[in-house]
Amino acid sequence: MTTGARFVVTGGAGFIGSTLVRTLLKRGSVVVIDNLLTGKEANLQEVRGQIEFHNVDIRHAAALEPVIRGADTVFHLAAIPSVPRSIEDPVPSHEVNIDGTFNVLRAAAQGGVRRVVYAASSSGYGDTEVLPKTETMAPLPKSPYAVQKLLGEYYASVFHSCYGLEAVSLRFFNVYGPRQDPTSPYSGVLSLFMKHLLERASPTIFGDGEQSRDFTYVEDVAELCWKASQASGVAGKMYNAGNGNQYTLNRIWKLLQEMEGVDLPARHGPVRGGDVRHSQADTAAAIRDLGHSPRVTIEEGLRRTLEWYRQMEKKAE
Ligand code: UD2
Repeated sequence: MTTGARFVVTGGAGFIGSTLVRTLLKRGSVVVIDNLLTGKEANLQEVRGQIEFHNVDIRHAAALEPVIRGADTVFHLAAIPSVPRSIEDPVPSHEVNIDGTFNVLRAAAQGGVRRVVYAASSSGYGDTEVLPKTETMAPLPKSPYAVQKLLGEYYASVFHSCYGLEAVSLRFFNVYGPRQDPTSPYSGVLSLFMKHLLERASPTIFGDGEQSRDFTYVEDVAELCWKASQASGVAGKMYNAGNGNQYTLNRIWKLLQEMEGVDLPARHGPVRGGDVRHSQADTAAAIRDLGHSPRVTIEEGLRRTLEWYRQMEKKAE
């Protein structure tokens, strides 16, 4: 990396993006692109004076190009996330996640950007017979969101082979941590669990709760994004960005209740459409090629995250 490098983070006001912004500020100057649809300026509060912020929608190619031109690395995290949201309202997620990703890659290729790190999704694997899930497995997307994120990977790889853009994809596995928004019906399950726990309310678990996820702490993911921007020999490739663990929802909810010393049995609802049953990353390739080293255990991550939500509640009082 050259000193004074310029990094662009699309979706930089979002939950993961705003954590990445803080990681990057130690290493160069940071430009954020976000249309504040799901991102929030509050996520960037204490670093707002250190960054350049552009309220731009990635569907708007002409507005993207001048911001992206000449950047060292573009971290492309802007997306409309959520499996159920992509089923219930597929047009915006299709346009942002596919057309928007194309626009970002094209602007990067044309604008002389050295590398793009693309936030792909573990949903691309779908239900595999074998766990953990390795990068060589055939994708089996079960939802529009999974298809959209997969297509972004294919585009990233093709932008490398056809236009020479150093694009690398990271399949994020259920990321959690501070600043994850718990207020939408499409919020990540752990943010909803935290909210319910602090309100002493029972959460709803869709299905029997024995589905499992590789919950990955947000700072570990941000660090891996950085490493992916620096590693050699990785252009055009895709890597798992997970912890390598597997926890059922029932187990996590039990852990959280124990941490707070409460007894709040979860309610159960029907299984969600497009839901993957089990998810766990094989981290070997990311460790070997990117130097991935996830540090935060689930107990530690839950503790830190819960503390953050508690502080937020206190501030709101
Ligand atoms: C998918 C991807 C994840 C990321 C994310 C972005 C998989 C395995 N993971 O996450 O990598 O791309 O999409 O949105 O595809 N649930 C409840 N109660 C609730 C909310 C959720 O039981 O109130 C369940 C839900 O049915 C699922 C699990 O919790 O089994 C996780 O759901 P989620 O929405 O947090 O994330 P998921 O797995 O769809």
